[in-house]
Amino acid sequence: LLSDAEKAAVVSLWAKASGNVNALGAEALERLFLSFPQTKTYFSHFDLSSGSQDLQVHGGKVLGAIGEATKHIDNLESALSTLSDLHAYNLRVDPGNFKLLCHTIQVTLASHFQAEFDATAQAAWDKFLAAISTVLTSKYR
Ligand code: ZNH
Repeated sequence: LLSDAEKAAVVSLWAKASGNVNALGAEALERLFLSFPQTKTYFSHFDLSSGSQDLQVHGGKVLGAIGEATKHIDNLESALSTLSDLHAYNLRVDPGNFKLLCHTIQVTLASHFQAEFDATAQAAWDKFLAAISTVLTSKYR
């Protein structure tokens, strides 16, 4: 799915991002809710104010799952199986929203890791996040 060069680009940028998952995740979510307010409906039970504890904790979970996935790029389907069940059967997030979150994650990475997030790295991350989204929405019916 991803070329060796693309996998390397994903893994090397993750090495820089992994120490800061709560803040980066919170920022990606904040960007999601500001740019695409309809996505807030899934989080009516959260405090969505900027930098809130809810955003930090949930952002950390989302980016943590993505970080875990960087260790299983060739095996995303089984690595994300539990999370796929959760999104398909419990959360029922509209699949279109995944593209929006993938976008705001990339904007967040680009703004924090400007030098590393060149066109090649972005293409790799776009492909990687799309592959994760495909798995997380694969059990919808
Ligand atoms: Zn999701 C949850 C991941 C997308 C919505 N998530 C979750 C979690 C995780 C995730 C890890 C946790 C789980 C547990 O706890 O167990 N997601 C994820 C990822 C992605 C996603 C990786 C992509 C890439 N989501 C999404 C979207 C949405 C969502 C797009 C909408 C908009 N999630 C969600 C919710 C939840 C989750 C609502 C639950 C929260 C709470 O806590 O409540």
